[in-house]
Amino acid sequence: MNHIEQISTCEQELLHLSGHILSHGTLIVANEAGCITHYAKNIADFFIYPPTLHSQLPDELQVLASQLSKEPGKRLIVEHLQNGMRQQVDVIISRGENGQIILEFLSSRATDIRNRLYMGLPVMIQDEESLLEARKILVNRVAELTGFQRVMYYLFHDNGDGEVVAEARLTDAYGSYLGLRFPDSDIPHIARALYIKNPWRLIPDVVADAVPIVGEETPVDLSFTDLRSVSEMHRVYLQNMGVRASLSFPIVVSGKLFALIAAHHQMAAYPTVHELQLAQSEVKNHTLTLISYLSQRRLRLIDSIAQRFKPFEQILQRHGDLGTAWPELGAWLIEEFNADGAILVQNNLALGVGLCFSSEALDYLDHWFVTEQSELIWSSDHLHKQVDGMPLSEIAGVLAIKFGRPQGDSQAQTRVYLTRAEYVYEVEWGGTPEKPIEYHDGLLGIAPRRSFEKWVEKRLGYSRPWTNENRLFALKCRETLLQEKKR
Ligand code: BLA
Repeated sequence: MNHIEQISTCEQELLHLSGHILSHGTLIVANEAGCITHYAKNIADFFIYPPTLHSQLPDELQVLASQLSKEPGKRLIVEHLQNGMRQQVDVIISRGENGQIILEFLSSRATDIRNRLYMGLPVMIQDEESLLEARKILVNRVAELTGFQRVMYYLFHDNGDGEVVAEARLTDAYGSYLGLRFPDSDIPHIARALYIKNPWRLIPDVVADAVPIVGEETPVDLSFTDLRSVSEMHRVYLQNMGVRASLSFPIVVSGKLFALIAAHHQMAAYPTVHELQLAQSEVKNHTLTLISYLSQRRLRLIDSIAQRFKPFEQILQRHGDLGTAWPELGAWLIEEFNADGAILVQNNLALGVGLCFSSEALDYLDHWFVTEQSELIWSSDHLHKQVDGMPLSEIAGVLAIKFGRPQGDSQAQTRVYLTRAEYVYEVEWGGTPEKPIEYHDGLLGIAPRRSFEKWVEKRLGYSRPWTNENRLFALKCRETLLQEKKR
């Protein structure tokens, strides 16, 4: 088994079909007609007269379920239900993918966590400084509302790694993860997809045993449930981190998981649905303000690019054609992109300014970019790792633009390459990002790491990373040159 295959085993676990639930609640599943198809084995801990398989939902629950929308994933929350129950419960009723009615009963038991009704004013985000402030205020509010001891704003990078960009710690019980980075593989993509669909993920006690679901053969899809059991891998991960209870809220922007608010507690913790909703509404308010700030920021950026772009057209017009303009245009692009070199490939000829590849390396990269890379604008800050077989050179990063359609005559196409030399810098990780490979049940496999102590990586073979602004600027270059050609 190679390293990549081992990592992908984390990705293959079907978390939503675990067949088990967390033990702080119980679950009943009924079909659209209200006939019970499954329940969790601990049902008698919650119901005085537990419902049986293939019977109808009790009247009271049937009435509640009838108010549920038919759309999968829709949920309804009823607090403090007592009738027929051994203890007071909060009920979450959700619609499964195939019309199923899923009822979860969570004890509304008192906790050691302070129950403060606290609703902050929305925090405006106008610039990068207020964005930082808004993140800090958000993690502090979530800590206040849930009582969790360490609450982090875990921001995802484009490559799926994440970084703690704000942190609230109610006590000194935990050390700080502020500024530390964690690898993509710590949160499998199948789990990320579930976080996008749900308002929160609560694991109140990582050491508690899971409870099996019994009933009809078809497994219950637990995608939209609070009580979905936790993967063994993640239980070990959290315990290695010294975490007994964990709680996360997603920040979703344009359908993508942008960040997670991740909270840790050293004891088992059972926030009520009400507390979770309060904290979630803080996260939602922040998300709305964030989305509007991000779209304003993008508009401002596009505007400033349009302003800064004027010399490009002037240089091009002055020289008449791209080839003649290249010495001046290339130098100008190097400035604008904060690059070290600019290469134009046109009709099989290469013209370079500044830091350039050897002709062998350029041929290799150019052939790869035209034939193997479907993106029209592509960038890498770690060329030798990302382009297989790329000859070694002092260039570590490249931003590449192609102008023709991939299926067009490749020789006639124009390409532009901006280069960046190696730039050695340090990245601080929460433990070494390489996962240990261990034996478990006689099988060799990937395991969560044991230490999350700060681990400093000295990055060799990387350039300064290309920014979103660089990519937008490249897009503008591409559009302008295509229009020039049409004239
Ligand atoms: C889930 N991993 C998660 C979650 C987080 C992290 C936040 C979401 C669930 C939760 O809130 O507990 C990771 N937690 C972090 C990180 C920080 C943090 C990076 O606090 C940093 C501050 N994990 C591994 C390996 C595997 C793995 C090797 O290290 C896979 C084999 C799996 N992580 C894993 C799984 C889940 C997960 C399966 C889903 C848990 C679930 O929702 O059931």
